[in-house]
Amino acid sequence: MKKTPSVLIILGSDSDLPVMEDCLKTLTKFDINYSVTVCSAHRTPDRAHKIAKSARKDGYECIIAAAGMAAHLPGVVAAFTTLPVIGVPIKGSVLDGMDAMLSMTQMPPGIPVATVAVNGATNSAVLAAQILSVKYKDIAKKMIEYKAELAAKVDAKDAALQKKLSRADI
Ligand code: RP5
Repeated sequence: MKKTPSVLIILGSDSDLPVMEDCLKTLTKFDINYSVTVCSAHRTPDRAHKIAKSARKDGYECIIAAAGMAAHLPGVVAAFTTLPVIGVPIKGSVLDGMDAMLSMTQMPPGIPVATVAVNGATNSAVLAAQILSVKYKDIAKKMIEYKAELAAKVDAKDAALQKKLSRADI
């Protein structure tokens, strides 16, 4: 049994890891435990089935699945679990990730995949944190702080811009 809160991250290939590193960093920022595994819906379909089927009883509360090209991984995982599944389309083919994105978003009624932007690794972790924040008050508190940090960064950029404009001859 994993220590909760816990997220299962499934990568369609180890080649997806460089993009997904921002997901791992962001989950760590929110003090969320995670496991990462490489498992392909096409190359290892039996294991994809097994992992998805046992994820809830293994103690996971949310799944993030990243894949590129004909990206069926999040959809297949969603078919075998009642946990929320977040899909990350990875840019990797001649179609620049549009193929993976459409594959993840166009799920049939009843089997949703919450799809983030192409290479949207950070947002996959933020969305997982927001889902878990319904249950875990400490994550909800960190989410408020995170949004305040984002706002402070924009305010600082605006202040710097205003200063620059006031000096510029334009
Ligand atoms: C997908 O095919 C993977 O998620 C990866 O994005 C892409 C290419 O995989 P590799 O050939 O690099 O293993 O299933």
